[in-house]
Amino acid sequence: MFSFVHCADLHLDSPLRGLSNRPDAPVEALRGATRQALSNLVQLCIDEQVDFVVIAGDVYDGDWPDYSTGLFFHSQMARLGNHGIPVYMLRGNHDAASAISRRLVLPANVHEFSVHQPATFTLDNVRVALHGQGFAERALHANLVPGYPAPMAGYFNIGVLHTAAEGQEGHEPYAPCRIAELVDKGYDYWALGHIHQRQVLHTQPYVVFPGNLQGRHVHESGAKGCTLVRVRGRPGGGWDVQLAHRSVDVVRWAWCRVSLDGAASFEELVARVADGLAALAAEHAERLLAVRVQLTGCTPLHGALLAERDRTVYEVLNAAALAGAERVWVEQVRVTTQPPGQLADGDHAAWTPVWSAIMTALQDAQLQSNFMQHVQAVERRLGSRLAAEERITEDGLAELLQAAADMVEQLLRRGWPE
Ligand SMILES: [Mn+2]
Repeated sequence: MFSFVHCADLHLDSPLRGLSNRPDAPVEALRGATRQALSNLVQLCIDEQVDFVVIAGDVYDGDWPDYSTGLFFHSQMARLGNHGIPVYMLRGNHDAASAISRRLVLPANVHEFSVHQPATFTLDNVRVALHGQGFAERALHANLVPGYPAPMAGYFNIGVLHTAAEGQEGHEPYAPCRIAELVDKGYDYWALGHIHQRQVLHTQPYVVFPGNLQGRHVHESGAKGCTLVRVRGRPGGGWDVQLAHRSVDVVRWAWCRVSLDGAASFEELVARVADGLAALAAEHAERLLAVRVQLTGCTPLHGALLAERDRTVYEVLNAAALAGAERVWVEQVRVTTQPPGQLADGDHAAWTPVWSAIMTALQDAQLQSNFMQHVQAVERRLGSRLAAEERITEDGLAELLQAAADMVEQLLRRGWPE
């Protein structure tokens, strides 16, 4: 039995975006977040006594502003070395050999894959072989997989690769490859990097993007961290592989959507937003939350929310203070409410067929399944610009349809002539 941590996309000292123009921004926490996340990762590896660590590219965000970025990475790798934990890493597009002009000799426990050809490292004590090749140039459009060596018999084979895989909007399509060809390679685990959203592309063998260590803006929301992998050899051959996602992020990005349906006063707004933020804070315990608050729903406050932008923000900040301001920081307030209104007869005629269509869709599983295929095609194209919680699941679709039916019913009832 052995274990390892697979991580990628550390983007050390990358700035966290969309934060600068507010005096209440927790500047220090935000500035140090990518470093603290790496330090948390190293502590996790030490606590879990893992046998080794794999870093699948993009340790750095680009050329270092000065040596301190590289020295910090060096110090964290040395901490692992002091605990006898080796590290296997390669370069991605952001830290391609051509992109990083400064050099540091890393501690002896750190093994870097060549950027010129695929190479193999073995750990003979745990019978592990790691195969990989780094990026020489930032824009690598070739598929590296065909060059990777055949699996070593009697070893647990890990392929390490920085790749866009089959492509995702919002991520440069570098070192593309098909999931099927990764599977066909005959390795036991593919440790990928580059896509910042955690994804398990395949399970036997596992093909995994662990996601980045620390979200950097509101479109990288939710828990961020690494994948802890435990492997046990089966008697008679084969491996049992277990994955666990471990969060190491310091600042967590989140959306808080608050319905102001029917809310008639700013006091009511404060109460509802505070409830929403308190629920988020409870869900993401122990972390600083950077939250984008979105106000929705039909409310008589609609006009005031738009006309008095400063007051709207101030009232939301008041709600954040009630919810625990030292942990909840409001990054931005979005107003997408609607004014309450009466329906004219013509509107009523227009909305009735909409209501019938939704009711039909609610009953029709085939139609829902066809619809999901279209939604997923659009979501694939949007890629990482769409946050995890913005994606529609099959369960979510039924909920959405029900919510739409309720909304239209409400409209129809209000518009019905007395
Ligand atoms: Mn990358």
